Amino acid sequence: MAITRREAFTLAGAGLAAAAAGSMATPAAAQSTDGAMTFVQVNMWDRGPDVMAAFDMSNRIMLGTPGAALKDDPGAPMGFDVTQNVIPRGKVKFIATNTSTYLEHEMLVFPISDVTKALPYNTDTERLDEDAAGSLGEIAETAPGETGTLELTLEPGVYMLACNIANHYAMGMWTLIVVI
Ligand SMILES: [Cu+2]
Repeated sequence: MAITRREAFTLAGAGLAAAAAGSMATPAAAQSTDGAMTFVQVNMWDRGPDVMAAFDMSNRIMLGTPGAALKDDPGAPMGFDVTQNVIPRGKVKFIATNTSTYLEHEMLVFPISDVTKALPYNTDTERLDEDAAGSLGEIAETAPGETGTLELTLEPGVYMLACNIANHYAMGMWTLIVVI
């Protein structure tokens, strides 16, 4: 079930706090058995050209911008829904489907050390600096209706899924996941 951006922030904050305290609890049900792969289904969605055109780019919905956690998905022109925002450490396969009918989307994965801090961002190109932000991998531009996959091995921590096509990140096309 998809969670809201506010819920994702709460989860991520709790995950980072637990990691910092060295008290990260791993529910038995979430523990990865040897070599097991966790599958995360991702929907890359948008609300169509009218909502995108109406978006105020001076109110970018980015990590670290004031109120970003409160700008929940109903107010965003586009975003990610994932089947689970908390996953066990180890191998994970993201299966991302572009449910848009008119736009390409993509999915990058970034490590997040502080959910209150902005990632390196270029306001001229309206894109994240993927190298400076430490991209771990991506599902490149995916046409409407198409699906791409990405396999990573993730350590406990907080990660962001983000679309880095110009303007998309600023329009709220990202979510946080916690690896425990
Ligand atoms: Cu996008």
